[in-house]
Amino acid sequence: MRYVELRSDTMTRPTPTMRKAMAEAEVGDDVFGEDPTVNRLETMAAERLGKAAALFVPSGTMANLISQMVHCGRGEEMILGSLAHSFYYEQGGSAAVASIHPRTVPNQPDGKLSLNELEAAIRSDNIHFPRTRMIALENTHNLCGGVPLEPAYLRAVGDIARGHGIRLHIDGARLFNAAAALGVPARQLAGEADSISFCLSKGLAAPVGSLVCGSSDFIQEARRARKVLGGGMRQAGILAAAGVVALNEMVDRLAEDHANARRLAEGLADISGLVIDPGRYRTNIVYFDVVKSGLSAAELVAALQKEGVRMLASGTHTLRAVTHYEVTAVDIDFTLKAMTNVLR
Ligand code: TLP
Repeated sequence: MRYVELRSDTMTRPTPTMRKAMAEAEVGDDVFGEDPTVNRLETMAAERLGKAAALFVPSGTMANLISQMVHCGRGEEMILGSLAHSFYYEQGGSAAVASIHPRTVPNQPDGKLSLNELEAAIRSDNIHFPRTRMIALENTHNLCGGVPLEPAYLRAVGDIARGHGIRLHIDGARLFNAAAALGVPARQLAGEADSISFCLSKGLAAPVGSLVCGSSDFIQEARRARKVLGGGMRQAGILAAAGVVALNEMVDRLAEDHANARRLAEGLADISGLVIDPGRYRTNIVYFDVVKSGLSAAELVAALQKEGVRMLASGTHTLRAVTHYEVTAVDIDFTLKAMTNVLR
């Protein structure tokens, strides 16, 4: 049975061009810096984001942890949103693995942190306090509905960070979705960041991998951190080859995913029992509330699955649907019919 797969854009399978590039990739030992395909991907990524250097890592989670480890020492503090993926979904790795103290500021519904609250959270020099070393933002913001953070806001946060001599990291797992939604080049969303990561394995459809980008000094330290975390891969060019295709072929089509997400959100808003504000959703992630349907999120997910549609229960009464290149406008209409059948 074919499913319309809306649980995540991480479900995307490599395209035929990726599989061919992977099979034919020139490789070497990347721990020695000798994999030409990894080196090529890293150069492409750094150029795209306007940074001096980049590092290919196995996952978005590792990209975030590496950046935190480079910017913060043991017992030092990073400030991030209460709904940040790094805080919410990464097993508290900053504390568990790197002894970094996370300090949260409430995420606003638009994915931002209030500039006043952010600045107030930065510690003064006092023997009682940990030292604040880093601020982390997320763009697009997953749990806030895939909202993009625009350049003016990033500039304001960058000014605060610089003013206090602390670093700014951006978890740009879906940075190219943000760029597509805002109609700006990705590098314009990276300018303020001392480090910025993006994932190849989400909407860009590569099977594995993320890039973390920054200055040459930052990347040199990041390379050490990757090694201690066990992320030094050998003939990783097989994976990087798919990443090269992802950057060349999959970025410019992301607007299609956004249009499909909007089509889905608007259709869901017309179905009785569901609550959603479709205007909120500007990229490929849609959340909606099912409490009025009388079903729990888990029950609705199970019923949809029987109709050939997969979504994720992201809370007891909240579902998440994420569009990507394997989901067409016809699939969205099929999904809306399935939802109507289930709730009838
Ligand atoms: N997000 C996954 C799940 O972990 C929730 C998804 O399906 O959305 N930053 C952000 C903003 C992310 O959304 C994710 C993955 C990551 C980092 C981690 O990336 P990976 O899964 O490569 O470690």
